Amino acid sequence: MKILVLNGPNINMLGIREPGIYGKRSFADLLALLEQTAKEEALELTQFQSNHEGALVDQIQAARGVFDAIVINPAAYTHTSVAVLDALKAAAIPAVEVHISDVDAREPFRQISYAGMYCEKTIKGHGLEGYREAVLYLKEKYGS
Ligand code: CA2
Repeated sequence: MKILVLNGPNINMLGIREPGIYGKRSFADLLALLEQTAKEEALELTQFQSNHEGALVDQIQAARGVFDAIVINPAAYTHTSVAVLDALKAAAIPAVEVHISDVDAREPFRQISYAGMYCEKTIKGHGLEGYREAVLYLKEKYGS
């Protein structure tokens, strides 16, 4: 099973600031967690992070026919990007949305998710472990 893990703007800054909200673990820790999950679960996980909306849209479009599922944390684009939502709809691949923080307990503007209107599940507030949970959910549901 091939899963694409997409991360939006500033996720590469994890661990550098705002540990009270996002925890102390770094982006490198997230990559290591994904690598370990891929090994343990015998899955092919490809990670892509970008600070650019169009680059994320390009990756989602290119995933069609290549990946079996998508795990996406669109970061700030969660709350603004109809383009990411439309790309997910166009690619039509099963997708789970992940948020490191509990967006529902934060500012009202973080409680709107465009990507979430496509994703079949949202995991929020579980820190980096949320990514593993998303991968395991997709494996259980769509893995052979
Ligand atoms: O909780 C999440 O995973 C978010 O998607 C993270 C985004 C935020 O805009 C969303 O509302 C919720 C932010 C990504 C990381 O931003 C940082 C900001 C300062 C220092 C380190 C990372």
